[in-house]
Amino acid sequence: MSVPSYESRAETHPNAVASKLLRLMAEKKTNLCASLDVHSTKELLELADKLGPYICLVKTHVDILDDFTIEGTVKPLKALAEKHKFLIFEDRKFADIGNTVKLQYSSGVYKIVEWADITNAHGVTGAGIVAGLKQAAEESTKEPRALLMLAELSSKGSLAHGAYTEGTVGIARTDKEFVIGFISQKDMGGRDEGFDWLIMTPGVGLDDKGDALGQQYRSVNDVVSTGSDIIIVGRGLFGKGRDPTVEGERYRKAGWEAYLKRIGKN
Ligand code: S5P
Repeated sequence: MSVPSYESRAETHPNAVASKLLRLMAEKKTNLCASLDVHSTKELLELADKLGPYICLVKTHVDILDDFTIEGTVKPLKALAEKHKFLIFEDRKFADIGNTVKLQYSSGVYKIVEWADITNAHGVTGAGIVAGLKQAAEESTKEPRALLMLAELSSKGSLAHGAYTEGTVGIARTDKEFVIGFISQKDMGGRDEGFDWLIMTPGVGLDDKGDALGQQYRSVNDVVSTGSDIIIVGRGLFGKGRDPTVEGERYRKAGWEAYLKRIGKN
């Protein structure tokens, strides 16, 4: 079965964040998301600036930062997102009842809804999590926002498979506009029912097989051939003294070639 191009999906996607993302992926020829799990704002911004030309998305875990502030962290990160044309995905992994996640998304120190184009949630608590997060987005900002559901995980022994994964896909079906896709290891279908879910896949590494804490890495070709639209790479880009500029271009090229093969263009 042939897979549509990023450009054509950008034209028809019901969510403005997904359309913008697909469009800039096609323009910049990249499906690489940089996962920047670092301790300081300085490191975060330096990596985002170096990797900017090669990526479509920066994925953050802002609760790892020792010095997070809206002024000092978010403002300059947003400026880099403008400069290099990438979007921002806060990997918050919400996992509570609707009312609680609504508060967690919009309040506290991080105020994620105010600056992150995309965030994500586990399905464990049921469909109320989608409704709660969507309400927070509607009430807090005029900017478009998007949600990914965690359907599968990359780590060894993960419980997210089988009926759990199917149930999470069912939750995604409850909101075609706000839920743009999944964190998963493979395609989750839906196209024949009119869904155009974006599949974002972590646990990608070209040099390592995993880490000592259960992470498992697959190659770029492997994940794209099983349905990944966006590859999420962290330590493969900057860990172990790696040069992010060299690795950024290496993963961008590998991801783009795998995509062209998938859509039948090479
Ligand atoms: O299944 C998952 C889901 C996520 S979002 N496995 C993951 O590793 N992640 C995240 O992707 C994880 O929290 C981390 O931020 C990133 C992988 O980082 P790396 O350094 O192992 O590439």
